[in-house]
Amino acid sequence: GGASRPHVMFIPSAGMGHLLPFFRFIASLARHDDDVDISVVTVLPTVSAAEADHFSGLFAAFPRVRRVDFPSHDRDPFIVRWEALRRSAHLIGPLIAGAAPRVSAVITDVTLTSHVIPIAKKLGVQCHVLFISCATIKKAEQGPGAGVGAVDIPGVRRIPESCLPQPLLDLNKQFTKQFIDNGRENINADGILVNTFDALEPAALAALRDGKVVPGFPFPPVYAIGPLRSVVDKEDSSSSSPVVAWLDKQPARSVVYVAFGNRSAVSHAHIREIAAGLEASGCRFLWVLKTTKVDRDDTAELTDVLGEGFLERLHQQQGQGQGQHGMVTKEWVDQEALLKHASVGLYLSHSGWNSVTEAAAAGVPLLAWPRGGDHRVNHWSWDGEDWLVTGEEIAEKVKEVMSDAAVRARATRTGEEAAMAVAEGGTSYRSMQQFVSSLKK
Ligand code: BUP
Repeated sequence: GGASRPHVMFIPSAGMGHLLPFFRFIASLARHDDDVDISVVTVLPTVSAAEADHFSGLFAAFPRVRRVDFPSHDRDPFIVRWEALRRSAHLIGPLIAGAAPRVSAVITDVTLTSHVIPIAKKLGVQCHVLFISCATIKKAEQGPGAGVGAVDIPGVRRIPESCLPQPLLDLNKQFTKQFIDNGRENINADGILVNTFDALEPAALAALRDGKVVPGFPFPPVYAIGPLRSVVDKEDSSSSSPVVAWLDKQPARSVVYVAFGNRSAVSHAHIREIAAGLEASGCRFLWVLKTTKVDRDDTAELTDVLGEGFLERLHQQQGQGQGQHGMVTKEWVDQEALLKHASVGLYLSHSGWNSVTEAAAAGVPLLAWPRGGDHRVNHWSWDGEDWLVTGEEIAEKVKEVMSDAAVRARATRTGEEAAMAVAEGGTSYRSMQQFVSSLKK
């Protein structure tokens, strides 16, 4: 009878070795007796694609087994990974000490400095920080007020609270505490390497270098060594992709490249607005679409996300060889190479710093739609407009920037400055030389 019907809740852990026996037992229980309710606690995010697949397989095979989602403390898989690293930080010392040949310098990510720098100091090893965002936010991080209210950056500008990375506004969060600790610890680094170049962020770099940022403290040497370039020179490697084949057929500077980075999930509502905006702009476009934070979770069909009409219109028009030309892809693209393609005339971007530097290097104007994190600070360093909301606004801005000769000229100039910076004798080239000689001291 109903009242006595048992309800069993399973709480499996992570790892296929733990999950498989759970799934098998759940299946066997479900087959054995219809008169037992079964729930399975599903910790999100799952660790691997295999785990996600097997969870789905179980729930598909046994629809009556309830799925109880249990978002782990932080839903963001990147933060989960960062936490795990942080908790294992004590193992880094032995790792450095045991390496052969002897380690003379370590270069750490900025999110780990408060752990790694003291360890390196203790071992008598130089410690540098490779800072992956812009120099401007590097300064914000050093400011006394990081995490509360607006941040005044002596010599650069005041950054309103609304533009600071959102997680940093909550001082109770481990991430925020850690961020502040990291910021303080940076002073003890032997050098700060920043993926930027002097012509792109002159004010921020000057202020970082002349010790204005943390009054009374000598700030470590700042090496602006960007824009960093791809690991392999890919003269012809990417020419085989369908995306490049499509770009090859478009007129010079006619395509709006649209992408919001690899870790921003764009909501369906926003996707509809972007689609409407691109269509209304009348411009050709190449849209790299991500609907989830982690690519392997992205199982959504383009038609479901975009609505059938949108893709149909796109295909019809192209079939007839007229009207608007556009391409939407969910594949990982070689963005750095695509931005250099002659057909690309504008980048509608989330303004993640890597993307900003790639656009700068390619001399492509960037229309910024900052989504979170450091984005709202990043776009100040660049031509970006303010963030946009509706399809109408997107269409308007896209048309405006695509037809703005001054913007294009400025972007071209930035591209030239970027090339000069990394060429022999350029500012970034010389910074790299100085950095290397500091290693040999
Ligand atoms: Br998506 C995608 N191909 O398909 P950002 C991204 N990238 O090469 P982040 C590809 O990933 P947040 C793709 O060129 C850039 O180098 C892209 O870094 C490359 O933003 C990188 O732009 C993305 O700094 O988001 O890290 O995705 O800024 O929010 O951390």
